[in-house]
Amino acid sequence: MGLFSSFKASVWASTFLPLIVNALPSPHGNTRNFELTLTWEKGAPDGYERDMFKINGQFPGPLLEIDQGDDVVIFVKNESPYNTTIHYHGIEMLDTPWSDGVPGLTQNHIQPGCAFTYKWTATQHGSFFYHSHSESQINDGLYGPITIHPKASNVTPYSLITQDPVSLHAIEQAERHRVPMILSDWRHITSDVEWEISLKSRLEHICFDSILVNGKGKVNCLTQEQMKPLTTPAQAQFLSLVNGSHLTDKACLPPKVLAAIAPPGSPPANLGVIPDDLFNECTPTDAPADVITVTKKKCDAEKWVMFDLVAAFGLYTVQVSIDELDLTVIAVDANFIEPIKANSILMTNGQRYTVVTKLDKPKKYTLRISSVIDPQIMFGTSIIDFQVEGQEQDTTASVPFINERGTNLTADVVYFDGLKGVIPYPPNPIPQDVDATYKVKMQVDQTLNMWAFNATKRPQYLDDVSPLLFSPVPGLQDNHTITVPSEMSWVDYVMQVSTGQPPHPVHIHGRHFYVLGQGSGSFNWSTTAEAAAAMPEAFNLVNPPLRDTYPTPAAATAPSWLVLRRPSDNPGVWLIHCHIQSHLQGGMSMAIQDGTDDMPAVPEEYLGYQCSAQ
Ligand SMILES: *[C@@H]1O[C@H](CO)[C@@H](O)[C@H](O)[C@H]1NC(C)=O
Ligand SMILES: *[C@@H]1O[C@H](CO)[C@@H](O)[C@H](O)[C@H]1NC(C)=O
Ligand SMILES: *[C@@H]1O[C@H](CO)[C@@H](O)[C@H](O)[C@H]1NC(C)=O
Ligand SMILES: *[C@@H]1O[C@H](CO)[C@@H](O)[C@H](O)[C@H]1NC(C)=O
Ligand SMILES: *[C@@H]1O[C@H](CO)[C@@H](O)[C@H](O)[C@H]1NC(C)=O
Ligand SMILES: *[C@@H]1O[C@H](CO)[C@@H](O)[C@H](O)[C@H]1NC(C)=O
Ligand SMILES: [Cu+2]
Repeated sequence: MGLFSSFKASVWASTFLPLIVNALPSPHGNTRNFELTLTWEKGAPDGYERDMFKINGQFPGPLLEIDQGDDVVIFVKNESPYNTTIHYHGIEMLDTPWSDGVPGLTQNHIQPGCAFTYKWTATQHGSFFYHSHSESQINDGLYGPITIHPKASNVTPYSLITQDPVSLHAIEQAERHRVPMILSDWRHITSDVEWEISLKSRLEHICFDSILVNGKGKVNCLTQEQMKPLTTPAQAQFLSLVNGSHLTDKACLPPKVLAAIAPPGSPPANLGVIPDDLFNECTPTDAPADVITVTKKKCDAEKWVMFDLVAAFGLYTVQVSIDELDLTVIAVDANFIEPIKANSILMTNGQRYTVVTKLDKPKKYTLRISSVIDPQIMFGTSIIDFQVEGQEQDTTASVPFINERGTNLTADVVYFDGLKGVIPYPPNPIPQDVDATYKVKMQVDQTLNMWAFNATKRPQYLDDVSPLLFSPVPGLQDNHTITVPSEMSWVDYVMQVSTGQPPHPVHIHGRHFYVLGQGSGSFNWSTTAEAAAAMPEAFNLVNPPLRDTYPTPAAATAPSWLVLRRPSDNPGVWLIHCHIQSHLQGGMSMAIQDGTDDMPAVPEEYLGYQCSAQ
């Protein structure tokens, strides 16, 4: 205690009350029981009221705060009118594949009025989140943060930031009080309504209305004059395809333009079914921004804070920046790296970055999130309110590094893209040989809404069939399934993207993967070794980053590829999928059977789970 006892982040008191039901000390002191009650009710995160999910009456859901090594038990009560499941994004689920929360793969749906108990062990540490894995319920607010504090025995990268014992102690204290920041995009229509309009019109990228930080934000509207300097060359080129077109009132590419840039082979759009106000009406709101208060004492020698940035977006890729502050990235997707300093961080949906920063001047600093994708200009802000007891706050407005489009406003802004220079810490040599190479083709299957892996979409009805985990099929290789035989320990996944596609954030459940390389053009080699021999500059086979979510390169005018190397040592049935919600709902996913001979026996309570209370 002492020096840092006054450290406080008010976000815990409001948004993320750590919630421990039944906190009786167990003999081992290491079982954490949580209860999540899902409801469907009114809410107005950005000042506009709509129906949405809440968890224990709050949005986002409560923080699950856990210590590495804990056994975690999560009792989920579904009081909403929808079928659902809860997935723990980034959690490797060693020996508990039945708790991974994927309908039709690892469990049956939790039907309305029913409950389900997830049990897993916190083998990792860092920043994660839980979210619905049914349809596009993420877009209706069904998510919340998970923090796993590292065991003291972990080697941390803090000593690469500073050697000063006082600073090191301050960073360790900041870890105990790390502050989750859940970033999301938000619509005023429900995901059901959005999906129906999308199917009927054959257009995706229905406009969003706001960006939220910890479930709070507001609708920002731009005039045509304000949009002009923010319009990217790519957007200008797209607009020029349709005479007389300009960005809509919501700063979106208009439906006619979206139809004109649909990937090759898409059927004609049906624009008549799109309600006019979806793209063309922007009504600003004045809802309060999220405020994170950090209070220190004047005598505190070092004022460090640790933030967990969590990208719970349904679609957006964004730049995230805090005015005036140098952020030091210490973990990517919950894996420690050699620290890297940055002012603005690129994030795709599903990714997490843990950053530390040393606060100095008491002041209100603005956190900025700016969409960098073509379909819509969108930005959001929140406030880091840094107070030092007995010291006056600087009341001048903080100076931004980036604008509403994520573009640098000065020459010295340092960007972080999640790949360049990212080295796992401590060093962790990767195997140079793999047992198999699987090529997964990513493309559009017949219609724009039907994104696909390996030429065919995974049909939604599979969500309702008996989970594959309950009766795995040895050797099954089909359009929806990859089977990695039990004797294989490491395999490569080559994601091949055909021309005309945006980046797809690839997420794999269970074990994390190393991002070995990426490039443009067709990947016409049969193994990574062959490709790396031909173009060594495109690969890192020495110390590549370890992640659970990473995007394929954009393939606007040429095909692209991404190579991932993953251990196949955790038997189970895992999903590999694009984390853009409309792509996932459209079918852009496959199942991976990691070993079918040595699958752990599914416990009776899971195997026999049936509930249809209604
Ligand atoms: C756009 O308008 C110009 C004349 O202003 C015309 O020459 C051109 O064909 C039009 N293009 C399209 C795509 O309609
Ligand atoms: C943004 O950064 C680039 C590259 O460093 C630089 O050329 C450009 O001048 C910067 N923009 C501004 C407004 O300073
Ligand atoms: C797999 O996909 C290909 C290409 O779309 C299709 O021709 C084939 O019939 C599919 N196979 C099965 C078993 O569905
Ligand atoms: C929930 O799932 C069950 C079984 O898959 C299905 O029969 C039922 O119609 C679904 N209910 C809702 C509300 O979608
Ligand atoms: C893709 O599907 C075909 C069957 O159509 C199968 O032979 C092939 O192995 C699949 N690819 C992967 C990576 O599973
Ligand atoms: C593979 O593609 C590259 C260019 O992307 C080309 O130089 C090379 O010859 C091709 N190799 C084969 C075996 O087709
Ligand atoms: Cu995608």
